[in-house]
Formats: sequence, structure tokens, C-alpha cells
Amino acid sequence: MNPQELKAHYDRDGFLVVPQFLPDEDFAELKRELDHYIQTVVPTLPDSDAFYVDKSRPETLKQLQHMGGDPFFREYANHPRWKELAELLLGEEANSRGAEWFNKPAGTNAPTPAHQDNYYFNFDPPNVLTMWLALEDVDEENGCLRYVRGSHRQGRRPHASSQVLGFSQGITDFGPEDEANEVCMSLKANDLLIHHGWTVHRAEPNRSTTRHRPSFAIVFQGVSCQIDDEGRQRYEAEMRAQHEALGLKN
Ligand SMILES: O=C(O)CCC(=O)C(=O)O
Repeated sequence: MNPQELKAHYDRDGFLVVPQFLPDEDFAELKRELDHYIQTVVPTLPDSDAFYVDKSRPETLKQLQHMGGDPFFREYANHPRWKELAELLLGEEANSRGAEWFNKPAGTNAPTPAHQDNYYFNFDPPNVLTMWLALEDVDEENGCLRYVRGSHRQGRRPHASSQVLGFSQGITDFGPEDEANEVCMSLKANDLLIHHGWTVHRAEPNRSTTRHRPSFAIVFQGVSCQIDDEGRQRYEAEMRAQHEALGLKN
């Protein structure tokens, strides 16, 4: 697809797939750096930056955020290849919100509740997107992301506390109409997904006992985005309450 077609698809569906996004060497380097970070940095991180399904089992690591303390990931979050594509889709200059990592460890029950990223970010205008790179093959068995096509055009949906660490809020009125428009995003390693801040998405648990489902993500916000302070404060209070209920330090 040429740039105009990519943007037209993104604007229409609220998401996009870019197969084999990185050159092979860059993809291998990213995976190496992630492995190194997980081995050497993650054991030193506070509870708020590294989430586990079961903290007593390091192999159940499921989410990393605030990775900018690491020089490689601080710089990588502004990688031109990612940023230029984000700016094309957003239609304006953009700022990176930093690198994140999402996993569904094999043999664990860790679904992603249906949610909209901009319910967490609270940007107005909602000109924000998430770029999510599959680090291994992804399919129905190991917990593909499921997008509700066109849902970004309907704006904010009601959310409530989800009890899922890392995704403190889930949509409360997710229903059959959403399911009818849902697409399971089966991917090869190094395929990139991009979704709009209002695109409704979720993932089922990883049903495989042998295949993890790791991914690497960067969120970009257009320079026109302003924070809706009231929404942001509400979200942060809800997240802190969830962490306290789960016995995590904020
Ligand atoms: O990896 C997942 O299961 C969820 C990721 C997600 O919701 C996101 O990147 O916005």
C-alpha cells in the first residue's frame, strides 16, 4: 500500500497491519535488547514498572512499562521508522510516549479486557495511536489481539474497574454487536499492528502451554493532543485503587 492507502485504511477501520515491519537485523537487535533488559534490568524494577501473573514465578512476566530508564529503549522510542509511520497516520507531528512490552505467558490465564487506550490517556482531540509489534507468531491459540472494526468512530465507551493488572479499566457495555465486528489479528513475528486511541480491543488468554505471546509497543500522540485533566485524574485514581487492592506499591 502507498502512504495514502495506509492512511485511508487506518482512518476507515481504526487499525492497520504492516507485515514484516523491521529489517531482519533490526528485528533481531530489538529482540536481543529486550532479552537483555528482561534478564538484567527487570529484576531491579519497582512493582509499578513490571507486572507478573504470579510474582513468585519470573517466567510469568506479562507487562513492562516506563522503559525509558534504559538508554537503548529511551532512544528506540523515537526511532524514525516508527515515528514517521505514526506521523503519516496521525496527520501531524507526534511525540512518543515511550516503549512498552506486553506478554501472555504460556500456561497462564491473563486475558486483556475490552478497552480503549484513550480512556486511559484522556487526550482531546484523541489523535493518539498504539504501534504493537509481534515478537513471535500470534494466533487464536496464544491470544491474538481482537479489534472491533470501525469502533474508533464512536468515541468514548463506558469503562469500570477490570481487576486485571496492567489494564485497570474494561468496557462495561461490550456486546454482540462488538463481537460481530471483531477481527482476530493473526500475525507472523515482526508484523506490526497499529490502532487508534478509541479502537475497542481485547485479547483472550493464551491457551497454549508452550508458546508465549510477547509484543513490543510504542504509543505516539499528535502534537494537537491536550490532556483532559478531569478524565486523567479519574483514571489515575482508579488505577491506584486497583494497585492497592492487589497489594502493589504505587
Ligand atoms: O497485548 C495485549 O494483550 C494488549 C495490548 C493493548 O491493549 C495495547 O497495546 O493497547
